[in-house]
Amino acid sequence: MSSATPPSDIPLALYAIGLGSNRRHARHGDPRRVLLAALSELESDDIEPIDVSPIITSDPIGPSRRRYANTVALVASPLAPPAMLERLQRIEAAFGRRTGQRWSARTLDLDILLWSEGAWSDGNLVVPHPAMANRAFVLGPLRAIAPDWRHPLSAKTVRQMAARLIRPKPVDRNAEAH
Ligand code: PH2
Ligand code: MG
Ligand code: MG
Repeated sequence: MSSATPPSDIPLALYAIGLGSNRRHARHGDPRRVLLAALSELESDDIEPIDVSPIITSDPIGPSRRRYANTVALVASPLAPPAMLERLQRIEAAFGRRTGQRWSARTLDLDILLWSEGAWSDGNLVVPHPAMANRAFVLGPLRAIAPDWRHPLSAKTVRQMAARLIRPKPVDRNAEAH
């Protein structure tokens, strides 16, 4: 009988990771290629890619003027959210992302969108991503791979959140007329 202990009994969780780029990388090339390179970088001993959405191009939200390439990946991992964040930040840094430049043009942005174990919040990280419900460049790709995933706080599915964003509720005429 083998005396080896099983590698781990840490339960695997699922994460939805948002990827964005609106700058070329000297070696990898245009933003689309940056995302493809980042996806292969993400795969590791403790991060298993499960699915990835088609890559879309999107108009920039915020001050940057360059268009983005965006995609969403589903990965399985035993890592807790802070360890996952650290991993993502290490990959961003390896792609030349400079810190402290919120919303400026970036070579690579990796965001934790959803975690199958629910919500997480500490001084450094909030999951689900607080802006995800307002971002078509997140919800469009996410709907392609996880339409039935429920936001743990609003209880809405990704499909519902996406529909709400794409078809906003009509203006309340009574409110308009006082
Ligand atoms: N990311 C931002 C700000 N604006 N716009 C698009 N289209 N795609 C992004 O990924 C994006 C953005 C901050 O992370
Ligand atoms: Mg980010
Ligand atoms: Mg972001």
